[in-house]
Amino acid sequence: RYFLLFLLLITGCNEREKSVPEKKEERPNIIFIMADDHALQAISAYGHPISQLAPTPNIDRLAKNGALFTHSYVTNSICGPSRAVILTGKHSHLNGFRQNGDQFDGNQPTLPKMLQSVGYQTAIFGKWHLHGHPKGFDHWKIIVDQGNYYNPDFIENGDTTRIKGYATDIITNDALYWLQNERKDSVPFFMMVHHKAPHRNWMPALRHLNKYDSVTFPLPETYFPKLENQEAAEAQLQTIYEDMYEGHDLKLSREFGSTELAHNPWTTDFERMSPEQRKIWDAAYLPKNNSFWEADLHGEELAKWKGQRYLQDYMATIASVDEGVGKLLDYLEANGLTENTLVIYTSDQGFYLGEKGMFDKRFMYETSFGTPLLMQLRGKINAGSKVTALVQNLDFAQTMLDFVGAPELGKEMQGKSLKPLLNGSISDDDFREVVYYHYYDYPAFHMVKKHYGIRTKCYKLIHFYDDIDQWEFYDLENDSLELHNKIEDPSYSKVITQLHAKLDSVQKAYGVTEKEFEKAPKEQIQRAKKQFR
Ligand code: SGN
Ligand code: CA
Repeated sequence: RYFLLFLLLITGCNEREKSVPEKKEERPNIIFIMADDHALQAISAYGHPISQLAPTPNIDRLAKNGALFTHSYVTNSICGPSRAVILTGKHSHLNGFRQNGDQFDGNQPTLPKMLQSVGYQTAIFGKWHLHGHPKGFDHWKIIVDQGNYYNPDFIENGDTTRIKGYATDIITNDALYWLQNERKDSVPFFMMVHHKAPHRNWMPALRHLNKYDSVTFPLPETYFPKLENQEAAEAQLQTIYEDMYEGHDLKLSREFGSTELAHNPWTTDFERMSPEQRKIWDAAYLPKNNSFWEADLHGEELAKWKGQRYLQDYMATIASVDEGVGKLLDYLEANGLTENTLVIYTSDQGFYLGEKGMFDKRFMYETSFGTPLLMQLRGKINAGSKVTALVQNLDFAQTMLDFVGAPELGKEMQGKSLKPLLNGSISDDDFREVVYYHYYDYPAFHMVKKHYGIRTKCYKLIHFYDDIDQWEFYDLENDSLELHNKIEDPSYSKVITQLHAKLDSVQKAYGVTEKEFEKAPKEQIQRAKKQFR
């Protein structure tokens, strides 16, 4: 009897709940913040050996109040292509932007256009790098091409203007101004904030020029790598101690006592500083450059010094990005918007901070293939959660469409919404078995060869092609640093055969055709080898 009564009570209770009209859920605003070349090792929340020295208390707030993705990858580790994937939710071969220098077809369906179609107010500030003007944004103000750190040129409504100041701060201020003055209260908004920093040549803001002077960073254990059976890694031109320009990249002077820069082939970055800015810059670098000359370093010591100078500038450049994130989060708090704004922080790809001796990106190795990803939405994303599923920038558009309640708009896209991972309706291991990668930008800067491949939870298979034909296979559980290419090891032959089959089926599923494996003309490669050396 009591059991029946209990049943009646709970069903009755449910009935009552159902009869209450459901509160119409408000659609969240979205702030999508993307830095350029921000390595996840340089975010404290990621907990890498170098992370504790990263100036990221505000980005860390996102990890504390939301989710941190530990296995987030790009589909093509280079700027323009990554941005095109994020806008379209399609791999490079379908969105048509395979390498920097391609022209983005702005007439294709994109996330901002879709969000506009469901009533969102949209805006983008900062780096675009897809050539042509942004479409699908009610307001846009972008830096020209790669942009410059000091006194950069911006394009707004078709007009190009040089703006005095520091790129990261200008972009943050533009975003804040828009939120404050141009954002409509009546509709939800979608705002993309794309920083130029911390892209090469890592010029920190004036207030951060001495931030890391007395810090010694732990250089990665692979800083002087012994490469075996990794021809593409041997052929690259992005080794810190071989390929960085002493003036442009390392801000080194010509000689003791001088403020004139050593090798600096692109004068535009320093020439556009005002005399006042340059004076502060020189006052900061002169003493440290003088100490360098006094130390008279050679060989490994010199190579290590270059790694330190690189990391000092790189980390100091991130400091202003992080301050900008802090300002946006504070704005949301102060205006009661935190509860209903999805905040995403990511980078257009990962970046080398000395791993295998390198800077830059491009490779399908973990360091440049992996990219930071953090998301916050109070009440919807558990604070302090970690997602280990294999996810990609290919998934971002569908994730946002899902959060705004319009998943059907992404039906032509190739990713998957990450929302089920964030509300626990799918386990990390069940989300996805493989991620697919294809890099095309060869011959080009840094001469990283064309390659494609897949990664599963435990393994990675890569094929480098064009003027090379080498397969690489890594057992990631036993060789997380990817130092041992085991493609010839008979004990893995079964696994490798399975991976080949998986690669074929993934390529088929994504609509990859023979056309994607075209080779560059030999003469072009010869010319580039000289040009980029
Ligand atoms: C510039 C950089 C390269 C970098 C590319 C692509 N040189 O050419 O080091 O790989 O951009 O970067 S620089 O000294 O002129 O900055 S990307 O992020 O735009 O893809
Ligand atoms: Ca980039």
